[in-house]
Amino acid sequence: MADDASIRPARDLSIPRHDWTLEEVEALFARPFMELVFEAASVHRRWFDPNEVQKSQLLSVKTGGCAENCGYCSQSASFKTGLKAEKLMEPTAVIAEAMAAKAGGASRFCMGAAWRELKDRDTPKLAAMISGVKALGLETCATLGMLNADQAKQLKEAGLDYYNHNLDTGPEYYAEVVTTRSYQDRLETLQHVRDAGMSTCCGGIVGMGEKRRDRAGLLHALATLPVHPDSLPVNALVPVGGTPLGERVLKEGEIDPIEFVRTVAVARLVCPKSMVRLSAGREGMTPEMQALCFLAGANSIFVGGKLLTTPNPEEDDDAKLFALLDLKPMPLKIEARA
Ligand code: SAM
Ligand code: DTB
Ligand code: SF4
Repeated sequence: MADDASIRPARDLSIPRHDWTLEEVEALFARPFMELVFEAASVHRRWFDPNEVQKSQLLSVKTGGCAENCGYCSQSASFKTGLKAEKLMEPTAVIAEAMAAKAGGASRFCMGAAWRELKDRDTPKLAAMISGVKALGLETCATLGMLNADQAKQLKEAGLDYYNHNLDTGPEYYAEVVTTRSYQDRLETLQHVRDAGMSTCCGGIVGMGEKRRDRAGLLHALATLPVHPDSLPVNALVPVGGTPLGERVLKEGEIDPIEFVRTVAVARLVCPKSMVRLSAGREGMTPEMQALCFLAGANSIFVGGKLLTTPNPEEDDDAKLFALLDLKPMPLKIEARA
């Protein structure tokens, strides 16, 4: 006769949970690859149309000269990367770029600034950009470094839908990546963003020399947040010459593409209702690799020929990719939250 354990139905992986343990997340990474991708693809279908991919477009509205020392970043003033620092763009110029992004098929426009934290003197200009972009009928996103509670409220009032603030890696590897801020600093800004009623965009970077345990640590941190990120960007490190982590990867080689796909699949499993974004690094990925990522649950990308400071596939390349894989752009809707 069957004992209790064998008749108990297997846990439904598609229901969002916030009580993941690190060991459980590591166990997902260790699943046979075919099983892992199949399970992630099944969960993806439970919440989303697997043929739909959402498109966001980035613009660097304040480039370079950043006070943080993130070891991967072209924009940190701590490293000689050859990038020219620029001042904050004028709202009219930003709105013109957003119009072009909309014409190119983007449904969300993300404004990025190379700041450690937002300064109150810059908020009016940011608010003008945000409300102008919102008035075009685009979803708005910004990534401006740390925010306090008041600043988060002001950005929300200006019409900001999403705030991007990445945890980047697992807590144990964090100090190898950046020392000018802490994991706790990041978590506090995310709390202010949620308290202000904005949606969160929060993920990390894969391929910085971290171990699988650190990738599991990142996804564990995201899956145990009070609210799962609405968008979860999985970036592949774009190695930038002159940055410590970029130089290291240029010397030691990039992460195994299959391990990257595993990370996407585990992200889909631990945050089943999040939009998982195949983010930086697509420029170096074959169509086959991107297809595997979409199969494993990625359902969002950055479009347009440039990310913030580095190249991204051009509109024509992505049109070909979508045609090849029978993908269609996701219609505009505010995403479900876990
Ligand atoms: N300064 C703000 C911040 O760090 O939160 C916003 C801009 S920052 C460039 C946004 C995110 O881009 C970072 O958190 C990081 O995850 C990602 N990123 C930056 N440089 C990258 C690179 N070379 N490769 C992959 N992702 C990168
Ligand atoms: C995210 O996770 N990736 C985007 C966006 N959020 C802001 C940024 C990628 C930047 C890649 C390096 C660059 O272009 O400077
Ligand atoms: Fe500054 Fe953001 Fe780059 Fe870090 S990732 S150096 S905070 S721009």
